Amino acid sequence: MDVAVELGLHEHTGGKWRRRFLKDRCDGPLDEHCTACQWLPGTHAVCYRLRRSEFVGNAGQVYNAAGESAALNHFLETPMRGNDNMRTAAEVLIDQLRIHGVRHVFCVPGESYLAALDAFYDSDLAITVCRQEGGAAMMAEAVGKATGRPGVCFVTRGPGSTNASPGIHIARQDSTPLVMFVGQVAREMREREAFQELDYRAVFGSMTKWTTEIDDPARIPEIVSRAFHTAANGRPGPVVVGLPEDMLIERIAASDAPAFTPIETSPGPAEMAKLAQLLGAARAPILILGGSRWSQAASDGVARFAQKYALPVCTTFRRQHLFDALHLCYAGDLGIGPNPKLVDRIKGADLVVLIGGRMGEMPSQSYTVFDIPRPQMTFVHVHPSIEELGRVYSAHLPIHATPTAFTAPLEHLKVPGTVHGQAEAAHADYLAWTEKPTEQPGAVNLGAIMVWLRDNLPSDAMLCNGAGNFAAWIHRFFRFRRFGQHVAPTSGSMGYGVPAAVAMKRLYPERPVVCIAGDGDFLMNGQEFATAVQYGLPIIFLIADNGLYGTIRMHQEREYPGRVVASTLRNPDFPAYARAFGGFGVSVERTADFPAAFKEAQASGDPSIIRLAIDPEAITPVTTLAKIRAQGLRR
Ligand SMILES: Cc1ncc(C[n+]2csc(CCOP(=O)(O)OP(=O)(O)O)c2C)c(N)n1
Ligand SMILES: [Mg+2]
Repeated sequence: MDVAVELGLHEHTGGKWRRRFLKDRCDGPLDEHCTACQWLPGTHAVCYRLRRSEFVGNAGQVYNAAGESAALNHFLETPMRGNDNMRTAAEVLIDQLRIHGVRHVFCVPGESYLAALDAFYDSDLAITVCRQEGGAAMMAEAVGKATGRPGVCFVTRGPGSTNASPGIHIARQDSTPLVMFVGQVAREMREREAFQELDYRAVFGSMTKWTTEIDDPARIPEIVSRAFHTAANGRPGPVVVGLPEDMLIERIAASDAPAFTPIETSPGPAEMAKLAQLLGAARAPILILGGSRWSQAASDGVARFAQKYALPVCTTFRRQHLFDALHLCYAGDLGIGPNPKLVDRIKGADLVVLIGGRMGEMPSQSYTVFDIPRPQMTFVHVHPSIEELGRVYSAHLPIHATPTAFTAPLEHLKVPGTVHGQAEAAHADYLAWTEKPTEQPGAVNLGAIMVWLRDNLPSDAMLCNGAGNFAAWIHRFFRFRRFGQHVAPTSGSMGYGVPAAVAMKRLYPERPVVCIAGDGDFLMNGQEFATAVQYGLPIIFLIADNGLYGTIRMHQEREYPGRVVASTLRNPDFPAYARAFGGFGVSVERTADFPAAFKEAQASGDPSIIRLAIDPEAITPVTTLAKIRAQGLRR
């Protein structure tokens, strides 16, 4: 294995100590200070020998030749010290991020955290500067969703923080780890309503797992460590940390925190034995997968277990990536407009095992499928947060465990007797429901485009979207094959797809990233198309342009037929929009023209918009606006 050396060089220039990273080879003894570079003229250099094959994810860890994780801390704990052994608070803060494995930071700059921006200057973190804080926070949320480790954003005080709030809300509802750092007025000015001052604890208190402010720079390592643990452990969620601007520039001597690792909570043997007994006694069991804290290994573990006992497996709203759609046990998703046969199957089940999810409004079909608090069928609820167990549904068997830790002992779980799994029939129902696009009014059939994408995109492709009726075709016709393939808000927040796609392409440049957006959805964060251009990210954005806030129009026609208010859109020329930003743009007017347009977009190598001319009548995969209005009028 290639053994490389990283030199952390601390240089005194411009009146400041700066850190530079140099890459070189070194024959010095392993894991010890190198004698080759002690003092260089005008510099203070510290060289550490690292065994380095690759950085894994954003974990900031190195792996040695045996594949063991060797903590990078001996390097990372070498802070940017002057010869007075001091760092600015901002430098301590950025060092903590690196220690906790952060590789990407999303931000809109602000004068309230200039010192932190300056500390980025010397770090090797990848910075993505965004056009609006909502975009930055959603990008960080998408990173948290895809990696299971906190995504990080920096925003300015007051308006910067309120602009970021949709990303905080998504992280909350979607159980995603996120840490947002926000500038704050100087400590001595607080409570005077100084320029852009906000009380973050009051503003974000009900949306976050924890909101705090750092008053004492010496406590930065402690507070950042807690922020990462809080965001990622149990049921993950957002944490907001306020940074008074005068605090950031203090010089301090502080010891760094150790790297954080998410904590797995394992089920006990008694619970697993009870689970085996319940499965053995069931006539019609079904598994439902949802929530966060999953991994490919956990998904594979469920797949093997389900196959052994022919258990049908379904997923909750926008968690389809948790199970391979073509696995013999896959039964479909419990989202908006689910397969009625799946809903019937769940209602007819005598044992439901929910793993990881909360069973919110969407999967419970507006809380109609399961009795509250005690479901009518035997209910097993596996969740990483003790607070969620018993919160709405009182399970017959609650299991406090993360999905990843829960699935490990499934391998050896012996279920007594014959298990009456009906996976084959359930999977056949799923395939029949999703096989062929439904007939639609208009010349562009979104279902047919989803089928083309599922047949032509490689299995590592990622799909990102926000909210709107257009997403119904993704859920129904795209078949997700791999963990992490779908990045979309279970919270139903419009404007998510564009920033999520930017974040995914920053994180995984080698993977194809496709964003599917409605015309309304796209323009809620369409400014981040500029970010895609700025960083040269060849994402393909499909815009389902029906000239409507279609979802709302659908509800209007149902509830107030014919009374159309505030749901019609006059749109820009989307391909010209792409070109004006420096990307590629094309309009598709017929389904048959889509493959060529997609290939043209790919060949351009630029961020691309493919505008799809969708007939406003094609409001869902199964009905039209005219039919909904007619039904509304009959009522
Ligand atoms: C941030 C936000 N604002 C408003 C809504 C309410 N809402 C849900 S769907 C929708 C319309 C979506 O329009 P579009 O993206 O064009 O998709 P379509 O339904 O037309 O396919 C609206 C306004 C929302 N979910 N999120
Ligand atoms: Mg629309």
